[in-house]
Amino acid sequence: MNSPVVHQVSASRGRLRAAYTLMCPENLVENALPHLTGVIAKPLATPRSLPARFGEYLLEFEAGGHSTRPLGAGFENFLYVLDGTAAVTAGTGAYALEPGGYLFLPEGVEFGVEAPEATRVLWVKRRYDRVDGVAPPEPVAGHVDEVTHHPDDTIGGTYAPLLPDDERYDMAMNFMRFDVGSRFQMVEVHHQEHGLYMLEGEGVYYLGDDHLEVSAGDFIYMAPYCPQSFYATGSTRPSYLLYKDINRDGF
Ligand code: UGY
Ligand code: MN
Repeated sequence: MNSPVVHQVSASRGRLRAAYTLMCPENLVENALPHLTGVIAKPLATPRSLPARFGEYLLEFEAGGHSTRPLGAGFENFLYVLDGTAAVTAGTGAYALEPGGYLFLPEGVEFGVEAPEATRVLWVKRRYDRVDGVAPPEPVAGHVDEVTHHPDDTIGGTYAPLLPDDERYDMAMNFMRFDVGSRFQMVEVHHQEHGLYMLEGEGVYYLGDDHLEVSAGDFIYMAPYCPQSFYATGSTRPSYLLYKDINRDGF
């Protein structure tokens, strides 16, 4: 006898819990954003998700997709190319970003973007947390292969800050890569929040009371104080891109 075909549309790894969300590729809904044409936007985190104070979006450009006027006014903005090519203009600069290429623009520097081929970009934006006596941050352009990857035994791999870690910057974007079979040596609980985009491989994320299987393409929002720890599974080295608010007192 043939087995019945089961279509369990409600079977999904996506979760909303008190201190985190997990969104998987099959959960993501197509949106349009103003002043972007030929671009599907998939919001991953916004101030509508738990207490998030930042926005993170997966932008899927068709060939020729582009902005129709400058974007990012009133925010600091970070772009990271997952695949394809993004031609970005900002202030007096022009940047051709390849996969792994990124650009940070401080508040006050708007940008235009165009993709000559099918391209996927992560866009992070937040309001700059200005502090009296602290100079504003500078633009930063780079590539993940050209920054220093620091070994870190507490996470079982390497972390690479893509932005300078000094008090002008109120956000970090860290590229983290894990050894096969490694795990965090502690469960972190901290006052900062995270936006985590899995770039490669797979693992198990411990979040609060849950252990969740995660893999490339998944996104996790972690609220402040969410207990967190990662175990690398699978046969390749997992990596993720991690947003974190830094260098501020939390008020
Ligand atoms: O920097 C961090 O907070 C980082 N170790 N957290 C994480 O990967 N969940
Ligand atoms: Mn953390």
